[in-house]
Amino acid sequence: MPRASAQPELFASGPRTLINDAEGGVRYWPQFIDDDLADRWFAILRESVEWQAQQRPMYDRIVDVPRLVAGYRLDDSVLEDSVLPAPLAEAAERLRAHLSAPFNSVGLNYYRDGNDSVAPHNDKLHGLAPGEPIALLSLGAPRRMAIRAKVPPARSVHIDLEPGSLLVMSHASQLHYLHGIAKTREPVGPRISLAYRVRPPSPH
Ligand SMILES: O=C(O)CCC(=O)C(=O)O
Repeated sequence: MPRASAQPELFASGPRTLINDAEGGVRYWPQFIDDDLADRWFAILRESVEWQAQQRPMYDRIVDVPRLVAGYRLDDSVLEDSVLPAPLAEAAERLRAHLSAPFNSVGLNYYRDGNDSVAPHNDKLHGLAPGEPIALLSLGAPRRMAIRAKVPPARSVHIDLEPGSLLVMSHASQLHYLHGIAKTREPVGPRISLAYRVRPPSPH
């Protein structure tokens, strides 16, 4: 099973490797895009995306998803319709080049303040093309992500996701680790994350 590094490695210009595995593990680039561009993309997306408040069943109740969400396919028909906000297309191009992965979907999360969160989870493997990574680009205020091994001793790694940073998680890491962002009482500003994925071809 992949191992969480007790002391993440630091490279001058490369990523910090938080977790190792045969598919690249979990890696963090603090300044994938610069601050000005991160600010610009944040402002555009906050205004132009149709953010949705969702609900989901939890045990015997229906609960609010504690953040706003949106999602886009990145296939050619969507690009031709130009319904895709420009920052999402530009980020997709940069990420495809950087990671050599054919990203074809992006999910967006909007954390309005410290009450918004995402519970520890792994991405559903049936919704991911085998072997392809998940790329999380952060805009807006930093939030802390916890990545925890599923089996005892359930070691965890914490990473502050800075604006402009990129966190890349391997497909394999979703088998062995959970990731989440807890609510916080600290005064934090709004944050948007862009989660790029490679979805398998649909059966139709
Ligand atoms: O906001 C983030 O960086 C994490 C989002 C996430 O875990 C997800 O979209 O599944």
